[in-house]
Amino acid sequence: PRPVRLADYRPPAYLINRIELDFCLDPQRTIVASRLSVQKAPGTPAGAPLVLDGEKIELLSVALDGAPLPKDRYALDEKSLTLFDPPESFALAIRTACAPAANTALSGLYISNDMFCTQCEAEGFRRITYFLDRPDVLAKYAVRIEADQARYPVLLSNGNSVESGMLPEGRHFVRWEDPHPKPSYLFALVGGDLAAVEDSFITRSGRKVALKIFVQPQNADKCAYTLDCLKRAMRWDEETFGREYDLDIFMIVAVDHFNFGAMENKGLNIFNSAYVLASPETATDTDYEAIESIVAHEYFHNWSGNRVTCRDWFQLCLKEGFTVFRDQEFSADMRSRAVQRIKDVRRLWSQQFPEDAGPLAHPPRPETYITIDNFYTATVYEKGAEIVRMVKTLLRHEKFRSACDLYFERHDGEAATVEDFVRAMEDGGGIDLRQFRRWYSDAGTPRVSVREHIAPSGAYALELAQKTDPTPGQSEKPPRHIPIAYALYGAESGRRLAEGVLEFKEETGHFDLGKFDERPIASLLTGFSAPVRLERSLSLDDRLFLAARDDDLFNRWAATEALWRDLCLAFAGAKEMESREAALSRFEEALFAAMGEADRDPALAAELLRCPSEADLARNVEIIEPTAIVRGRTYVREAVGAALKDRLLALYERLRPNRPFQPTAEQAGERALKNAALALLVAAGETSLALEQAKSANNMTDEAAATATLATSSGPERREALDRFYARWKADALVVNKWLAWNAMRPEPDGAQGDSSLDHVRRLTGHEAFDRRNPNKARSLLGVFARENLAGFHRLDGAGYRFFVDEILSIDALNPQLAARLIAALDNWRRLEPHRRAQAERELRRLANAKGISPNLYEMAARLLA
Ligand code: HT7
Ligand code: ZN
Repeated sequence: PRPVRLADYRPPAYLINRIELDFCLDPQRTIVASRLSVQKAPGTPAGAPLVLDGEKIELLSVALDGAPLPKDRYALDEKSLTLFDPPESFALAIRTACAPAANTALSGLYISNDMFCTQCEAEGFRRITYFLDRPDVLAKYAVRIEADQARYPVLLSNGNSVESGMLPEGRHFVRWEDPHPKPSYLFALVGGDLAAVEDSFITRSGRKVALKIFVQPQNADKCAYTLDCLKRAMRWDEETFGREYDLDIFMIVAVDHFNFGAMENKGLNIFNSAYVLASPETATDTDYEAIESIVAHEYFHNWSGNRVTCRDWFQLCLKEGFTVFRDQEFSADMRSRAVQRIKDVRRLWSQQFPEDAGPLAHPPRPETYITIDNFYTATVYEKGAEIVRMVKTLLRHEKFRSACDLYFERHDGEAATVEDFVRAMEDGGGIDLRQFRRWYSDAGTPRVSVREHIAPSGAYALELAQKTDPTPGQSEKPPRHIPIAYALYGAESGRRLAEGVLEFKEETGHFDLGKFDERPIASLLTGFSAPVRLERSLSLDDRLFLAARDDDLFNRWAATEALWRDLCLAFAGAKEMESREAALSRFEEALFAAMGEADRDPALAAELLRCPSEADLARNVEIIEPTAIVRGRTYVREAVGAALKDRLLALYERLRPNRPFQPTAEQAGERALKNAALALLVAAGETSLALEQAKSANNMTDEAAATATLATSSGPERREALDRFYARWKADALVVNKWLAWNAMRPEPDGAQGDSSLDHVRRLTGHEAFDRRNPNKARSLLGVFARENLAGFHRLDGAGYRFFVDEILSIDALNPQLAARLIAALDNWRRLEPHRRAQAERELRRLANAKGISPNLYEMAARLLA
């Protein structure tokens, strides 16, 4: 396949300002009639060919200005329909057929549980009809949908419904018109037997907007929270960014088969049902939190993505990075800001940092791709959001808001670029971001090393040095503009002595921070002010000081997390640590003290008690020795659990009473703390507590937490807990996905006794609960196994890799996007110890050479092996 390059971008040769679409829905053969108003773009030579994108559709007819087009006036191939010598301005009528029921790729028009739905981002619209399927062609859409009335009573598309009626033979139709010009990736259509849960919202200018959530009828009682999130997001965007909704109706539809979390189609968001449906019995606090942030994310796209869209797919982080930043800020305002920041950074560290350090590293604004679907990555989303956050830090709050206003006003109704965004930030904020632009163009995470100087006079200075390792295709890494927020504390008094933001722009920098009477202890990168790796050697005393006393709660957590990590790695033999046993007992005391915070901020206390996962630890070593990491982590958790047992038990008992469940941040924090205490108690052998909780819980958060801890323990209760859970929930597919994920995390048996986790997972691929066609299920079982089960997946004999690659090949034949995303789990293969590394490489090469694999998977395999 030929790569697409940013440098080759050319504006479209033709514009399409209006499209009328007529769908005759049938699962086997849907007929799509389209009428396009086409105009030659200024600057295009007369008679230049018009090349329309189209894929996996059958062309039935094509007519120009009402007359069938002779065969010699057009050419057709697998990917396009080319018209030769078209006039300057004309109407083009095209009829095509597609097969939604056979569309297992879930891109274009497909069927999920007898419901028609579409997914057009990034390039799915071309699987529906021939079109200029690129984000810089904005057209007004008028859509007519016709279907069997009894089977598909609800027919939806973007905008406002303008007409509906019955037709002969039990069929009916609905017409929709969207007044806002939009790119084809924002088109959506839904047809099915759906229940609507309704509400309304009055905008700040007094317009009434109808809100409707469409779900399968049996799920109608699980939408209240989603509706509440939507209303809060709408109000927040008015208050925080001055953005008002712009149609009379906003719809969300839940589907079970979906390649992603959700999709921001104009006025008709389509969601993975996992991010819509929630009830206390079936959804955990984490599920509620995810729903809140995804509902907000998709809604915020209405401005950052839809009103101002992207010129081309290289600009993806323009809409995604900015929108993630907006949803993170929303969640921070709805919940604890500090805990939100901790969770966001945890995600960045676990997903984006490894991506940036491995073979899949790419800039937030890539310069080349084979399949754009492979670039919906943590770098585009999460690092994209960090870049916007740094801009805000550099501009300060008020100027950032006015710069955002300027951006939206300047580019409303346009397809913009990252450059347009940065220019609006510069013009609105009155600063120079020339060097800062490197964050968009350069891949890799800068490493910032720190040396401290204290002069006999008490003058304190920091020496900083930055370095970014080469990444694929980029060997030179000039220095970046890095905002480093800091605070200094007096080692004796604990008082805050100074604080500020350093703008670090050179390879090395010297910063005088003042003269002090007592030794300062520096808290650096407060609030994680830049996505860099800080390299600093601090004494255990100073680390414990920051873990206990830093006013910046993010850094207080970061100091604690780093101690957890270093101790696990020290006991795994993967890191040097002086007197590790003594360090462990001092850490236990510090955690004991941190639990004193439990009353003030239980959610924060829960984060402090959480030991990094096996996968987190593996990311922090140069050579991965899976079994040693599992051993080190088990030892430390067991030791901490045992040392703090009485305190943990007291805490657990205090938080145990089952209050009537409310999905509030406050209650969620208390449950998180109780369950963090439970996890450590189970690590120390108190398994019966967990089984009791699993049986008596009145909500899914507590039931899931208890079952999950048992599922990842080696105790005899594991089997009982998992069997019980499945028997209770087997009719609820979303709940069963949790069960699949816990099974994928099953520890390896001690000694030669029992099934290996690989055998267990392999057996589950034939279980009634598993289905390769459903991305949620594939991710829960196979994705979790490969990413989270260190010892089970990375077996010495390479059988884990063999199994995984076989599964990926089967999935690729059904759904290339899903297969390509799953294989990214192997992005750490070069860091495995030599024996495992050789096995993983052999399997990746087998994958890359397999006959008939999709371009999506081929691109990923080639990048992983490059
Ligand atoms: N903008 C949406 C991206 C998306 C997507 C991308 C590739 C394949 C399937 C997809 N479904 C949705 C989601 C978002 O960021 O809001
Ligand atoms: Zn998005």
